[in-house]
Amino acid sequence: MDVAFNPAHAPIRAAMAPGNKPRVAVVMGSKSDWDTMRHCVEVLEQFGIAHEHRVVSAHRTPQLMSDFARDAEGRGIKLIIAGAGGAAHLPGMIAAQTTLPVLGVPVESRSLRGVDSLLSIVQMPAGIPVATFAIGMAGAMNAAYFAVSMLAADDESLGKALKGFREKQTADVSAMELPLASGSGAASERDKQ
Ligand code: RP5
Repeated sequence: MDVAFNPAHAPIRAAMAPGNKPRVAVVMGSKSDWDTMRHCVEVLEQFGIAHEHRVVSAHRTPQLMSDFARDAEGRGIKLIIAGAGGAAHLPGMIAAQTTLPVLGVPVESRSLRGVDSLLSIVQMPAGIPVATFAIGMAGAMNAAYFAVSMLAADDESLGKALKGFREKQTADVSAMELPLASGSGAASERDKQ
């Protein structure tokens, strides 16, 4: 039997050179969010952004969430990416306790395919914003790309790296070739009807 995962004991994973303090914190409500949120962390790693990632749960570890939100700015964090699923209160409750930008990623839930997560994150009251991204992997990756854009405002080399990424992406898509349709040249079944 698996040993239960206890978020309170989850280590803070930090990817950084010694002395290089994390600029981005990636948090998620459960280990079960990692399959989605790892795509976010991978993009940050591709751009060499010092970051940390850990489990913080709004409902199961509320005190840890408060401590994390209140301490983040003092630790040098510039923005927070928070992923959660279902009744996804983590991004909003972190945003309520810090003025750092909070980027919310709705994780796809088992019962409602992430629509519950999306609505829980996006429908914030005026005055406490959470920048909300798409459900699932695309949202997790775009939150990281958005973080790169924000940090690039004060970081010329990061801006160059982001432009390079976009140029390569454009080139890759421009070079995409589709296979010939099977039975090419012959009338399709639909055409014959
Ligand atoms: C949320 O509940 C988490 O963000 C996760 O998406 C969801 C389910 O959590 P587990 O029951 O898989 O731990 O708090």
